[in-house]
Amino acid sequence: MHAEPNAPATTRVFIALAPPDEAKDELAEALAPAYAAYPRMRWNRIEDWHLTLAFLGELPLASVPPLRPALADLAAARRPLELGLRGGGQFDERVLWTGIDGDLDGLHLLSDEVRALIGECGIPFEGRPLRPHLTLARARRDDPAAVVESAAGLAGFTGRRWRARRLHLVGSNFGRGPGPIRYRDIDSWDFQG
Ligand code: 2AM
Repeated sequence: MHAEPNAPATTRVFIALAPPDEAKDELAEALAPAYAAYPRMRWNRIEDWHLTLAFLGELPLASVPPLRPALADLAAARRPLELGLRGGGQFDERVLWTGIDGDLDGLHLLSDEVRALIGECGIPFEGRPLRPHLTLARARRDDPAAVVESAAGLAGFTGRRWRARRLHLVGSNFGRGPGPIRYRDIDSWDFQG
């Protein structure tokens, strides 16, 4: 066996939860006016929607395998979290997101545990503090109103509660370059029960 000539020696990795389709469908419906009004925003693909617990950045490929049993054990020891999607907001007039509702204490605890485990696997981790959100789109620099108005349009949105049943280890160096960033599960594990 030999490596593919263009295979990257690093991969961009994060650990995340994902809402089920029913919760995503509701939010997509609430976003319909914004999709129609702001087609120039860079909208994330619905199948890529996720809630990041820890962003590890660009890692050597060899750093990934030790994470897998550690994350598997963590997922097996934790119960699914009950969460919801609610409202909208923006970072820096560029990033549009929907907020997270529900068991936020459990979410912070899970994120802390995931982050500790990354360190235990020997991966230096200097993440930003968790600000629970699910990113929906990025506005172009010349169009900050798009993100501010889209966020305002989500103010009254309260999605159903759902259970985050799986922990996902995601790679994101697919389709790098001018096109949209593509995410792909490297692996995922059911929480207990
Ligand atoms: P975002 O949802 O706020 O955009 C993949 O890029 C995931 O990792 C995204 O969910 C993104 O957060 C998060 N992410 C990207 N760059 C990051 C960084 N430098 N620090 C923390 N999280 C980051």
